[in-house]
Amino acid sequence: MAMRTRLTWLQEKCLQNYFGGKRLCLLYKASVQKFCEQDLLGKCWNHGPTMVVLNGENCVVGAYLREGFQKRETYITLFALRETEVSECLIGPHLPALLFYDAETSDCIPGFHIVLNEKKVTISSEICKKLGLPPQHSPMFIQDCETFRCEELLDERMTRDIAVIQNNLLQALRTYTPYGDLVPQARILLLGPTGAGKSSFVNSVKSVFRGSITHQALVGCDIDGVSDKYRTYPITYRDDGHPLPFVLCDSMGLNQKAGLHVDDIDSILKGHTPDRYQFNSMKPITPNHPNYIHDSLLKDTIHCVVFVFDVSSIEHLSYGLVAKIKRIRRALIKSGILHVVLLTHVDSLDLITKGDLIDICSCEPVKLKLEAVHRDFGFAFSDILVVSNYVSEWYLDPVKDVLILLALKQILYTVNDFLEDLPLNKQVSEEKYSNVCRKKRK
Ligand SMILES: Nc1nc2c(ncn2[C@@H]2O[C@H](COP(=O)(O)OP(=O)(O)OP(=O)(O)O)[C@@H](O)[C@H]2O)c(=O)[nH]1
Ligand SMILES: [Mg+2]
Repeated sequence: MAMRTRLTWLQEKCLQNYFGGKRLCLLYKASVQKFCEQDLLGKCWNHGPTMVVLNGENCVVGAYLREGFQKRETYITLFALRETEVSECLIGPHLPALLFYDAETSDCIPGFHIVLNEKKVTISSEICKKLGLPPQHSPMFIQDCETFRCEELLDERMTRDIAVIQNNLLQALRTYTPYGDLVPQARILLLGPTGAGKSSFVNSVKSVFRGSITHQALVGCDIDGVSDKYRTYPITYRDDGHPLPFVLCDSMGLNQKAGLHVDDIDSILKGHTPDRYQFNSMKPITPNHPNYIHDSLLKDTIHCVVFVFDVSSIEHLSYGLVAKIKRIRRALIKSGILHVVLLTHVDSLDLITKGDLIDICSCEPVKLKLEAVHRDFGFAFSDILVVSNYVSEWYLDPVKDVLILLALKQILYTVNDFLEDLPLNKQVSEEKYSNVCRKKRK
């Protein structure tokens, strides 16, 4: 059975971030293996950077060994963790093994030593003071002693694995075809509050497929919203110039009072709205507009709606806006249009670092946000996708790319579910239409 650390996600995260963003890999757990220093040292010898964590009643203390347990004397960083605060104190040079009291020789580090078989650690008053612990903290009785190898977040093997996943996803999305060839391109509408990151997602997808950062869609921060036109963005792969089989449709932000008009959403969904149409929050498009698309076909309509939210502000949306989004969602359900949620800005959540993007949904703060979206809007967990958009970077990052591509893949699966579920007569008539067009072109 795999051993699990006693540290909470938050405690582990604080230590990880404090000691340079390392991943903690549990090597020894005294409560499972044995409270015996020889066994512990035998298992943890020569593993490179190592952390010993002692779980007390109200506090966690420990030692960070930059070079791990080995024969040379070295400086040792002692630490104490309370809530999310880490305090440290450097001691040494000492033999790292002398962190543990040796009963045979009575050798140990005088100011700090662990008597593992007695489940206690003795800390001098001077070190207690430096760590911000009260002097009566010593001896401190411990429930556990866990020892971790501190690994680089992205080692060589993981970098290679990510590159493979990234290439497989790029390949899968390049060769994607909408269900039954019913439409040449999947049309995906991005809807969401002002500033949620809709246009940034367009730029992120474009950047990933182009192979370099692009800022084609205008992004920014404005309380009244930045995007005021309906824009449809085809995506091309690198330099080959061929459009990929999907189009991202960017819209004006939703707002409690102003913003995108609900009637305009209906027109976009039905394919009546032309590219570059200038929205007016007060006056939705009508059939009298000179560029209104009257005889829209399945290929002009929206095949999947993506509700985009800034993850850090999901709980602060006004009551009126939440009610508006729920109304839009109910209308989509009624007309059979499938939709998913895309959470952006995960990188700006507290304590989240770049390394967390590898497995972002397992991070505690992100899990809480997923629950909030599920609870407040009723979206299924499997329909909630998470990305970190490219906003101020100069270069692409394979880990971000993978998140963006995974989200896009899920969106395209949803498009296919929608197309497959269309009433047969609609499919057949569209098929006939595209055959006629094809013949005409020939
Ligand atoms: N840190 C971070 N910032 C983001 C992310 N996505 C978007 N932003 C920032 O959020 C702000 C708004 O982004 P936009 O893409 O313009 O948002 P929008 O939904 O298109 O906004 P409107 O067009 O006004 O409705 C910009 O300053 C972006 O740089 C993200 O994933 N992480
Ligand atoms: Mg925008």
